[in-house]
Amino acid sequence: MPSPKRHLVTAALPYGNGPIHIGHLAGVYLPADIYARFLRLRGEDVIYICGQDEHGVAVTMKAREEGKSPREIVDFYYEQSKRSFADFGISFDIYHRTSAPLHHRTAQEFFLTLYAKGVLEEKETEQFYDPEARQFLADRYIEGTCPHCGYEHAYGDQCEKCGSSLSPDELINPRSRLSRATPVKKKTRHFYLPLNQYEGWLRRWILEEHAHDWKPNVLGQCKSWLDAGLRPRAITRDLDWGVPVPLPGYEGKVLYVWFDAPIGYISATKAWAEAQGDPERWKTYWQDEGTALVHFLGKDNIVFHAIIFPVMLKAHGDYVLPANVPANEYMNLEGGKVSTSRNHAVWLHEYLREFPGKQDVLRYVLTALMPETKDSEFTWKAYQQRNNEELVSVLGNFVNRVLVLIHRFFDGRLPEARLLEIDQQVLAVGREAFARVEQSLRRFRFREALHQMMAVAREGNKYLTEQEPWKLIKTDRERAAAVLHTSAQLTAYLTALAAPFLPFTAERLRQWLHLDMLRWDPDVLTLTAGQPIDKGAHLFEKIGDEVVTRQREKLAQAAAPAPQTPPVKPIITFDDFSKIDLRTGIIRSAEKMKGAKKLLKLTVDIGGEVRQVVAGIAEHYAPEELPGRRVVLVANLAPRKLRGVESQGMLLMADDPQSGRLVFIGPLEAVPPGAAVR
Ligand code: B3M
Ligand code: ZN
Repeated sequence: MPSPKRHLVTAALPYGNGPIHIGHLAGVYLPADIYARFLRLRGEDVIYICGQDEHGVAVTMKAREEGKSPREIVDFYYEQSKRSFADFGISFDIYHRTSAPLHHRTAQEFFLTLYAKGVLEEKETEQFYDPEARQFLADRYIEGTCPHCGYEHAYGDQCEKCGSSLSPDELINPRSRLSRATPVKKKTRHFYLPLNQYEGWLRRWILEEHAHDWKPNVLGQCKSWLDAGLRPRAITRDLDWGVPVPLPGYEGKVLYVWFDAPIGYISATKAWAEAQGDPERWKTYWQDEGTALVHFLGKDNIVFHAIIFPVMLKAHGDYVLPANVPANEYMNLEGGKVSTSRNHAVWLHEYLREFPGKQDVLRYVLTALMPETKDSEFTWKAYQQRNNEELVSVLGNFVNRVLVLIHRFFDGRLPEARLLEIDQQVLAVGREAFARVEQSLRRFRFREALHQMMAVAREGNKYLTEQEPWKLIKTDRERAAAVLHTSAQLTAYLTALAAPFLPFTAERLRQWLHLDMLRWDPDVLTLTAGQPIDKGAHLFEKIGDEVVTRQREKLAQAAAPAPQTPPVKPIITFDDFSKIDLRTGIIRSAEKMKGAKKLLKLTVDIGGEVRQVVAGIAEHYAPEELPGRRVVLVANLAPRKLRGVESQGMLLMADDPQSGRLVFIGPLEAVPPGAAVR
């Protein structure tokens, strides 16, 4: 294949419904970043595009859970994620968002082109509808009993208990999560993308033309989709959050999130071109055959990027197709799947708070453990080991020895040197690494590339240990000079080789070595005798066992079962409720009761009278902290005797599901005792 004129690198647009965690980074943003940084160092034309995916049920669901609007949710996570990416050196040329008007326009134009070309099919089908909330229900909005395991809160697309994927038709006793009503089937019209018509083309394009340059995990998934047969796929939805379908008669319908999101790559490129002051420039990247379009993503996104989006691009006709779709598998965490809902994750913004300045350590470890061919696992022990045994002992140690010795023996100036064969050999290792690492990176083998880069540092350490310039300096100053000159030159090579992986570290090294710029070319990195070399500092520091312990404990705590709140009781009428006479009151006195560990005897002032109340709160409150507390009393409950003492009412209390504590429910503002509560 001729080498491309330019590269358009994309990373899957994260949903704007949560923070970014290490699984995201290892799977998508880090490999894409390493790739883009490498191409830039090579001096190739590359832009790295990303943005936030702000539509779809993922976002509306989160908004419902938090009692916020979808807009508030995506705005919050947009700022947070953008910040996290920047903090970790993820070098997007733009981080756009799909709620931007530019994106809406772009997606609508794309849709209208397919519509005008007669590509889309229009069909009427029956969909689940909530008659009370008066809206169609996405699968996620339907809840019911799982036919496989009997779990009562399975969703219309998946049972979170047993993991089976479901369709809403399979649920027993389906209910709407919006209103609890039983959903009914209702007719609705939608547009479909006829994937089936592209099957033959997809087979040739993916399974033949790309049989040798796409990753086996990607080819494997594509093949099983194609073998199972493709069906037309609905690309519109009955929802009010999303890109409106731009046709009369389609009010209240939006484009399916997986239709608009990949178009987000195009609109983000447009926004980038506008920011460059060259608004038409996006076209070169998307419409000129000299572009290599490369999509980085996680395995659950493969079908959308390797099958559906290419069909959209092909059907549209004006766009290049992806040259590669290097998808990763998943990275697990300490023996479990990374889970946002169970908070089993390492969040980037939290990591940075706990390990300030250690972004490169995380980048390094995540690259070393990248789930390239199969699922992998991140553990804090591995984090510690990779840091201590590789970054500290190999890379950091080599660099530090070189810089410190040049300072000690040559006043911080690179000594003049006559190189021997052995010096030339070690330099050759550094020079050859450029081609070797490059080959791995071009094949998306990031772990291998990282290893090859580190092999250069290992070689440097071995060389120093064998040559012992700290001894030579006493017997043969000229040889000591040659060895340190060679080592400094090797450090300069390492700086560029490490730059895609460890950008913060590379930048420090570049400054210490007084290199004007970094390029993926050993000739450009040649140091000159007499030039200053800074003394530097330790690049990395050891991580102790207590850090590992603390992080593990933190995960264990987060994974503690979420508090179970009891199910809501059967419906009562207003009349039922109004039979209960609730009154504000003030506790006047409280005392322990003999022989009853759990009970306290209280007197409660409810305005006109003072009631004696026996309450089962002795394990939660000490008597002396109660007098003066404002409470709510059930005033017309039939009196009953507890341990021989009459109780003339009951206090409202909440059961804290987290701690198991009983907590008083009382008026938040001062109200005189005896006021009716309704
Ligand atoms: N937001 C899915 C995901 O985060 C989706 C990717 C869109 S890429 C066009 O898994
Ligand atoms: Zn189940």
